[in-house]
Amino acid sequence: MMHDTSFAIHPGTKKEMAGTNFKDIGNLRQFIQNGMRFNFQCEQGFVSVQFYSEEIVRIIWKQNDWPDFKSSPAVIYQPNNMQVKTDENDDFIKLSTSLLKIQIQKSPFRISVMDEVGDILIEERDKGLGFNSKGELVCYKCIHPDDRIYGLGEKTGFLDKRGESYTMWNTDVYAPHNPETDPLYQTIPFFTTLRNGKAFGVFLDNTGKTFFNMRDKDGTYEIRTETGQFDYYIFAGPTLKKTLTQYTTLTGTMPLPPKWALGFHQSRYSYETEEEVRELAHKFLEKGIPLDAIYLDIHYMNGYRVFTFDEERFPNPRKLIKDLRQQGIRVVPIVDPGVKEDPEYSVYQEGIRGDLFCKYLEGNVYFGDVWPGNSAFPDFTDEKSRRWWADKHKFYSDLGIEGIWNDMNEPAVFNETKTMDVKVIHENEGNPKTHRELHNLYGLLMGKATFEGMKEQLAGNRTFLLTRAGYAGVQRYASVWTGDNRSFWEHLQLAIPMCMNLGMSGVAFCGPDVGGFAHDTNGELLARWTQFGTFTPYFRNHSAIDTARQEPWEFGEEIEQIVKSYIQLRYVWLPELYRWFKEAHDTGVPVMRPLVLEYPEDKNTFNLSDQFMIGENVIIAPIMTPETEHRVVYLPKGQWIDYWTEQRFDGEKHHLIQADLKTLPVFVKEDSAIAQGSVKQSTDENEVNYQVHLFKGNKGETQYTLYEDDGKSYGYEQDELYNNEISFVYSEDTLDITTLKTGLYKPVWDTWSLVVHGKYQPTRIYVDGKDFSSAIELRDGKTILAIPV
Ligand code: MIG
Repeated sequence: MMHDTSFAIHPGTKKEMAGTNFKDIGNLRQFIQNGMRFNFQCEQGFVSVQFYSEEIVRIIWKQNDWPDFKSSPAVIYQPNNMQVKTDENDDFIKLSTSLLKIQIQKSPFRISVMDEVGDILIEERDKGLGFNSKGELVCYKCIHPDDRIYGLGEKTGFLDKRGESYTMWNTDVYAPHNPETDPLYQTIPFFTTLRNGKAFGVFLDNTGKTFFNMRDKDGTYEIRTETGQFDYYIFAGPTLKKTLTQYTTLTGTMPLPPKWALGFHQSRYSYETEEEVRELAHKFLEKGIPLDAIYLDIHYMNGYRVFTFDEERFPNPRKLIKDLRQQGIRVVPIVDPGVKEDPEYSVYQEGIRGDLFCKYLEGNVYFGDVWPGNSAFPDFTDEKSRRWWADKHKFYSDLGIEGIWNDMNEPAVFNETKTMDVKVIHENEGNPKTHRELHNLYGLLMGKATFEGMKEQLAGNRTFLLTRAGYAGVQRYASVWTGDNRSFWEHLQLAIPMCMNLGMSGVAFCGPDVGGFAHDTNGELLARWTQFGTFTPYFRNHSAIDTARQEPWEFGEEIEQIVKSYIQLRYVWLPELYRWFKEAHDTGVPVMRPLVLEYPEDKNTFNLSDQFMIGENVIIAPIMTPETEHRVVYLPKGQWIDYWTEQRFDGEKHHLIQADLKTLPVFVKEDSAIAQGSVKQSTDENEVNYQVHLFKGNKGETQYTLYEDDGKSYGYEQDELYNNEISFVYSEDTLDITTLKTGLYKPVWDTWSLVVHGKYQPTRIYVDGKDFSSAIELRDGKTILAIPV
């Protein structure tokens, strides 16, 4: 009622202050060690501690009973057996592994956590664990004056999440996203603190509504849970990268996507007919604009019934998919969770007969209004429903479809609360809980069912899943796009820190709708946004019904050429991006990185929200305001080379960089190397010119890891990969290259080309001791050499 007017701030509507009526957990009464579990009974509740590894510890606090050690499906890692040293005196109990020390103060009960050298990571002073009059579990921890906070999933605002408060509750927000729009579609209750160059992480595994108030209040921040126990993990760090590796050890890393998922994707709500889709594909081919996938939004279905095609609009989907496939283009259909209530629709019948939908305690099925009208929702918390949903995807895979797009899986429902009735019961593998307790799991588990089903059906070929909603661990199944943004310059700006923090939350494969979803885009915005999209891990142009069309050619010749050249550039950079995808798969460290990840000692990077890195040595600084042909770029320690002009810049300085509409500022660090490929119509085309560009500086040496695999199977898990640790050592006129190759895969190319930059023209080049000097070529003043794989 009248929330959009000043009435919203009527003096009579003042809310109760959060955190009032706080009751402390009190003093320790009893300490009981039970194998690897350390249990503490306090005056007002129970706490258990268990080490998962030398560098990961789990702490659970529950008010009325001993904690339950069953984890949410986010966690896939089992505790190791290890030596935990215990020490007790009158005031303290100490538990320690080689890398973490927990110190429990008995009266009142307070927990401190220290790293291997005794530096304090987590500290509770005046207040620690407790609860409030709403029955929420509350936890206060000290925040230091220069602590920086990264992660927390998909949030608006700047890179450093300190100083704001956040709610975790997956929500479909169509209203324009702004700095106080919270929550959005994803819940990832994990953050890393950076303190004096050292980092550590905290993950709160709670699938209900939780609150992170990262404002400094009397030297503390506050976390609250509405339901369930207060179950959290601490990761020892001590670097940002190690913290990410520890977090993704617990929750998993991204499998390598099929290469086609890294190409350019075109979408629209909606391409409504087979004809329209064919014309679209034709136009991309005719214009020579690369394309790997076209998306089918909700209009492809018969009355929005999932697992159907509308026979009038799409009379022959099998042929359409096959024909497009021959042109190197995949079709990705949208799949929403709502199943239309229709007694003549087999999917609905199966769901009812098989007892697969979410129900109330009383036994009646929950119905909500979504696109198909009144709909039932599969209970993805139950293995039986997931199995069914997974198998249903044969409908798509049999038609030749290899990728799926999950939307509305918060779940979104068209009602006041925007979601399912929180009283609905989820089966939860025999441990029934309400939707209120499990809400944030819905998208993750829909993703799990979809990914695992498709993976099985594609028999060894990699599948691709795009999801809007998710929870911690979502990276194991899906790529994440950031939902319904708008064609605003501000939303281009907002996407950078949002995607960087998704990366800092374990989600390496993410990106926004390029061009903006709602609102009308314009040519200039599309050009600038496409430049940015070229370097986001996920790259899709998508827009809403009734908005200006935004396919690459919609804004005249000049814009088309710019957009085309950047989509082409994506394919040139694909080998380099792919190498960092592999790294993200191995370590959890994201592809798209905030500069602070590489330069955690440099305060200029701590909240740098308008530029980012690809891997370790490349900086991208998009232009994000209209009619702007310059911007300030911060270059950290080292010497930097303009990718386009090869002009050199000093690090640890801000530079004013010129960038006309055709130019996206890109910088490569001296003494590093990057891989480049050739322009292709789609990733279906084999690489014909795999290059490694060496940017020589004064260091005298460079290391580069060249990574390649077949891009489509899971063979890389069985060492079917090509990994080449290349080292370049250069002196005045001699370049010495040594390679260290591992893996069983042989790339489709027999040689890769070394391209030497930096006005360096060695006369002798040795590869693993063999003299290649006679094969050196000079092109445009650059030394080029073909080197066998
Ligand atoms: O609220 O399927 O975020 O990408 O095009 C509309 C139609 C539902 C929301 C998604 C958007 C998609 C749209 N969907």
